[in-house]
Amino acid sequence: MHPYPPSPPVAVSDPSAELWQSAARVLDTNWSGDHMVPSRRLYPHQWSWDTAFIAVGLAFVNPARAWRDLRSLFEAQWPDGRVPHIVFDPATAEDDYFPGPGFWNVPAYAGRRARGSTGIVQPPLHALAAWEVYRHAAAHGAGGVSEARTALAWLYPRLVAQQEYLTDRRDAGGSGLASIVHPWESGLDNSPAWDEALGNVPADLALLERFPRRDLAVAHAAHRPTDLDYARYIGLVRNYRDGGYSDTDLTQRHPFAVECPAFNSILGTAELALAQIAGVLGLTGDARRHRDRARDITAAIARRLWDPVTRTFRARDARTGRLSPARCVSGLLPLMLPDLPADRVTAIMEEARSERFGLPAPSADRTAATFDTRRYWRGPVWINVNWLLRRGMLVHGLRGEAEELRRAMLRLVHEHGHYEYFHPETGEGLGAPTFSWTAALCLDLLADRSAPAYSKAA
Ligand code: 2M8
Repeated sequence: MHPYPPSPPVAVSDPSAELWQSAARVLDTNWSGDHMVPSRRLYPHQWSWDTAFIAVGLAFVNPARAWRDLRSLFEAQWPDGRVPHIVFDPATAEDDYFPGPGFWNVPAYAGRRARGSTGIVQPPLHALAAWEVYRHAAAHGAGGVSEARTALAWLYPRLVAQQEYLTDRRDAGGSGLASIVHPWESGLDNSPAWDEALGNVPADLALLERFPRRDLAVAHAAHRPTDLDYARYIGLVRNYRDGGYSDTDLTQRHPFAVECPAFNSILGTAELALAQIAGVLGLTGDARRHRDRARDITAAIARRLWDPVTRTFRARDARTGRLSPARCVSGLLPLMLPDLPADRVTAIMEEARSERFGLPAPSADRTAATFDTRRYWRGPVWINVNWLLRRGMLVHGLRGEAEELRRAMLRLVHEHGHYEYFHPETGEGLGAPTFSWTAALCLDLLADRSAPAYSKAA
């Protein structure tokens, strides 16, 4: 018998039970044998940070799948430590997603076939996810604990290698922060945070004639990036690929290298989760080192990505040294870091509550000229970033605000469905309708575990 039957926790009311069951169904539908797809039509492969959010929810209904999904992703880890942003499913046709395996043309590595993944990364949320899945098993005390411990022991050195890749090879600005080499690496792909840096990337529209967009066949053009942005995305992939996916001299060889506050806050949070994992594995020296690294990353974020004039966190272009003029939800996520100075915590909460955002937070500033209620990452509300924001509130003891946000997120999904994202004014569901991370995080929000193990209070 399965140690954790897929049923809601006893305390939930009827509408919650309904939501619980529908979320569990989405995760069943999107399971592909050894990995989860974000959604069947739009995203038919395995995505990196999706896997982490999904594991957090699977912990409640099928922890064995949570571990299997994480394992499938890390089996595709490159020898240099990078964890690819997509692991391609060989059973899916090349034409079902663009850019597909042929375009990325990744060589064979470590016994894996060629063209098995992309060559870029996504935010390293997996240590946090692994820790959450383990924590859930440990709280249940059932037979799942020893499997969870074995899974943690397998993942730990791989998670460490992932961090080392990002902190060493990706420190393009020499600041102690990781740079992303493509907007897709942020996970907040089309965010206005990249507009200024992308302005320096050549846009060759002819590329789209040679390589037609697949996303427009399955999604509304008004919800997706423009052709101009897409041409830049494809050009960036080509440039990084043609340089052998090397990170040497990035700021000279590659037209896009940006330090994102959300990506780096997740990087810092991962060190804290690794400290917890190292503790369980009896590696006390390692645990101390991870905590030190988290503090260093927090200090670098506070130093490099803070704009003292507007009192907000912004993305910094590592090539030009300029802070992005756009205020985006990514600037709220340093709240996840427990060592963030108190005045920055206050400033983030003021920004989050202001007319520019409001909770649940839209992906970008409501008052900006670039704000777009439907175009993805340029306005709509996403459950995953709000879930991260809520963690930040809990880390800083803001329980009332966290509870309000939890309820608002659940209301949104209950009323509109497990959509990929939501209209920031009407709540209308947008993008893919049965989206894995929305469903998975709903399970976590319904179960309401409101105390991250490394909060200040712990
Ligand atoms: C979106 O990104 C992919 C490219 O990676 C796309 O637009 O085709 C983003 O929302 C990203 O954060 C997410 O991981 C991915 C799959 O859900 O979709």
